[in-house]
Amino acid sequence: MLEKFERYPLTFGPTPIEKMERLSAHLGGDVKLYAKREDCNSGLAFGGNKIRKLEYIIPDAIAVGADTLVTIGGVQSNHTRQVAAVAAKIGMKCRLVQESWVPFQDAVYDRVGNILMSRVLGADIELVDEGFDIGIRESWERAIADVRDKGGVPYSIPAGASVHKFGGLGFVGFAEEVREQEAELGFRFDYIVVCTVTGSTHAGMVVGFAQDGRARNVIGIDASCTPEQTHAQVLEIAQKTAALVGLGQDIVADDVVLKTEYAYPVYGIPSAETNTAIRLCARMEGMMTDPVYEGKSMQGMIDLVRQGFFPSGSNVLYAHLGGVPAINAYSYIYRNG
Ligand code: 5PA
Repeated sequence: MLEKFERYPLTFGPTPIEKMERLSAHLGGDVKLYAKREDCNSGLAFGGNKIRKLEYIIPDAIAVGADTLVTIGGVQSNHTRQVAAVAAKIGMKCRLVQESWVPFQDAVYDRVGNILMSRVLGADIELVDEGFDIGIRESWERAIADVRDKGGVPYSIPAGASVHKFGGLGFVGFAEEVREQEAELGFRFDYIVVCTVTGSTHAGMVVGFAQDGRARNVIGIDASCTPEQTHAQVLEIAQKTAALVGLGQDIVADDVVLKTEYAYPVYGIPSAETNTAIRLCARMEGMMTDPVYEGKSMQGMIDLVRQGFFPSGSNVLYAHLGGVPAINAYSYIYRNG
């Protein structure tokens, strides 16, 4: 579905799929868990899910003659770190607006992890004291105008590269890649588990898997804690992406499956159950997840297995979208492991 779109390669290639043997057995062995490692997808500052999206956005930035990528996220945003790395790689400047999306106090919250790397990568960072919102932000619009006023040519990338006209394409590609890997593996995944916040990862998957009738087998685990807004945004991106790629079928609200019970207490703060899931996955598989995103989708997947949501014998694919650098900003929680 993506042949007509230009792609700027930023990833290593198809991401590996590995079996989570010990975690599957620990949970009873009836459901077979696998992980597709988007967290290992690129050498660009630890990679992650935004790199796949940016492969379809960067050609447009180059085509319009931009010299500065401008984007937005929370203080520990993974997205802004990945945009900073991509800007460096392609020789552009990077302007980041980082807002106080997470009500978390840690002495070095704004010094370590993602934001540390974004600074080292040379991004121009503005810290803004505004709360969480996945929509279009005034602070971001001001930054774009400021770059322009100073003689630069800004290219604007919204939060999570989501409500961008090409934001959903990368994860349409993910679904196509999974289909090729399934042909080699000799079986099909019954479910795909994905963490959802700004929405284009989930939306791209919905479109990509709709092609073989699996849109509703993509199980989004909300980590935004504003699930109505997130569901609406996933649906809108999926519908626009479906039209863009010429899917040839309608995407409706029920195609966007979003589990809302794991995002508590709020965006960016892990619950005790999230931390238990992070530790279990780490100790069973040696696979790290983070307290903001993947820890919550890991918690959701483990709970759904325990609840019997996945029929016995199901093959479940956990999309590991990256994000581990942020754990450094939560050091006190994990001081004893
Ligand atoms: C993020 C997002 P979407 O925003 O595409 O729904 O992806 C959710 C997600 N996992 C899942 C990880 C590791 C993520 O980083 N991160 C945002 C960020 O600013 O980093 C966009 C919110």
